[in-house]
Amino acid sequence: MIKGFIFDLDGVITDTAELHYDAWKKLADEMGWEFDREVNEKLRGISRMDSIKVIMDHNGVSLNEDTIVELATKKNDIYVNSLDGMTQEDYLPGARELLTHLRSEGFSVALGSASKNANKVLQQLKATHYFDVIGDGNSVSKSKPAPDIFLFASEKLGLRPENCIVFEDAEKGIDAAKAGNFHSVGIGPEERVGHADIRFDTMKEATLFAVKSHFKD
Ligand code: B16
Ligand code: MG
Repeated sequence: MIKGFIFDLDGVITDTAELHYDAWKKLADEMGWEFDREVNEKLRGISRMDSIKVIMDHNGVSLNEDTIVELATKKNDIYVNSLDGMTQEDYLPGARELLTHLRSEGFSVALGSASKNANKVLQQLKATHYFDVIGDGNSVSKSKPAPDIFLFASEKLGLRPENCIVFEDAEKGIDAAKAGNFHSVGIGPEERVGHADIRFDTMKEATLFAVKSHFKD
């Protein structure tokens, strides 16, 4: 029986990918590194430190750990500043409606994001009240595809993984949900999240009715 819903943030509730892209691009330009949307796509759902390593690998660059942390912090400062412009208008279509519906139906709801800035994003969206539990990049040390963030969320909700549905837009996010024994809803194209239990192109199609009819007991 489904009792809880666990949502990824970027790509499910809102689209911060574009802001992440702009911040990485600014850093890459400063460093003389190549960075484009194809490389950016590989950063979907993975942690900040994993992201900078993907960009460095792409450029055949190796640096000591302190310098890598310094550069990742620089990118984060740019990204966090850009979040100031985010408002309640920045939900992905359908996301706020689903969260509202889940609240009125009495389901338990958690966030399971890789981002260490998730609280700030939720504040900008005025979305914090939709969540009983907030799991973010500070909650666990092993990031997706490890299931840890979703296990953290379900444990805090007091629910077993088999009673929860994870919403994810990233390939590694669906891998993480499966590794933790959660039901999964993929948001995005077949080639990215086709391995989820059920997939929708966008959050607009992922209504409570559509999701519930797939996972009915
Ligand atoms: P931060 P999600 C992820 O968010 C983003 O998709 C990914 O691109 C980013 O690197 C990661 O958060 C870490 O974000 O630098 O803010 O800690 O999809 O897990 O909500
Ligand atoms: Mg995501």
